[in-house]
Amino acid sequence: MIVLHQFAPAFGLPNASPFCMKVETWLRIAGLPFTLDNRASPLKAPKGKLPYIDDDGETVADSGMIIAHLVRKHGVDPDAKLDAHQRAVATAFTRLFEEHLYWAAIYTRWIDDAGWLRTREAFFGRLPPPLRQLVPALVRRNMRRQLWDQGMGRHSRDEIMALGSADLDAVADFLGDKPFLMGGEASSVDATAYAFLANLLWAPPDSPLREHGRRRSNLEAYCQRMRDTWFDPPA
Ligand SMILES: N[C@@H](CCC(=O)N[C@@H](CS)C(=O)NCC(=O)O)C(=O)O
Repeated sequence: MIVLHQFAPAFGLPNASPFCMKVETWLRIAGLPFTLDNRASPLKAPKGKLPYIDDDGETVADSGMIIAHLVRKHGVDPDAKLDAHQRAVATAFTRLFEEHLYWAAIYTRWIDDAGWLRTREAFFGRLPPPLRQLVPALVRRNMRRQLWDQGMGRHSRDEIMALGSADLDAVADFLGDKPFLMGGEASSVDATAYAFLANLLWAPPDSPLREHGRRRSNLEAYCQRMRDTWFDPPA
C-alpha cells in the first residue's frame, strides 16, 4: 500500500502544500490506490520536507522523485502518450510552478502582513499557548531566510507580484481553451499545475497575484475541471 505523508489539509483544499497536493492529484490521475497520513512532520521526513511516501516499505521523498518511483514500480504513466516536445514543455512548466511561482506565492502567505495573519491562524492557531506565540515567529523567520537565499525575497512586493503574474500569464496563454495543459488528457504536469493554481486562486490570502490569476478566467475553469474530474465528480 502507498501511504502519502503530508501536512494536515487546510483552506478547504486537499492540501495547503502544493507539493503534497500535487502527489495526491497525480495518484488519482494514475489510478493508484493510496492512503493519507495527514499528521506528518517535515522534522521526521527523509529530506526535511513534505511530502514523502511509504510504498510497501520503500520510503521516497520529493514529489518529482515520488512520481518517478511510482511510474517505475507500478508501471503506470500518465505521460506515456506525450512526445518529446510535449515532455520538454511539461518539464519547463513544472519548473516554473515549483521553482519560481512557488516563491512568489510563499511571499504572499508568509511575508506579506495580511497573508501572514491568515497563515498564522490556519497553521498554528490550534497550538497550546506558549508554542502558539513562539513557533509561528520561528517558522516565519525561516521562510524569510529561504526566500532571501532563493533570491525572490530580495525583490520589492510590487516586483514579486509582477514576476508571479508573468508566470500566470504564461500558463493561461499556453493553456488557452485546451481542457488540460497538454491537450485532451491529463498528464503529470496537470497534477503540478492544479496543485499550485488552486493554492493560489482558492486559498487565502488575497493578493495582487491572486487577483491577477482570477482575471485569467481559463485558469479558474481549469481548476474546476481538475477538481471535478479527479476529486469531486459532479453527481
Ligand atoms: N522539492 C520538494 C519540495 C517540497 C517542499 O518544499 N515542501 C515544503 C512544503 S510546500 C516543506 O515541507 N517545507 C517545510 C520546511 O521547509 O521546513 C518536492 O517536490 O517535494
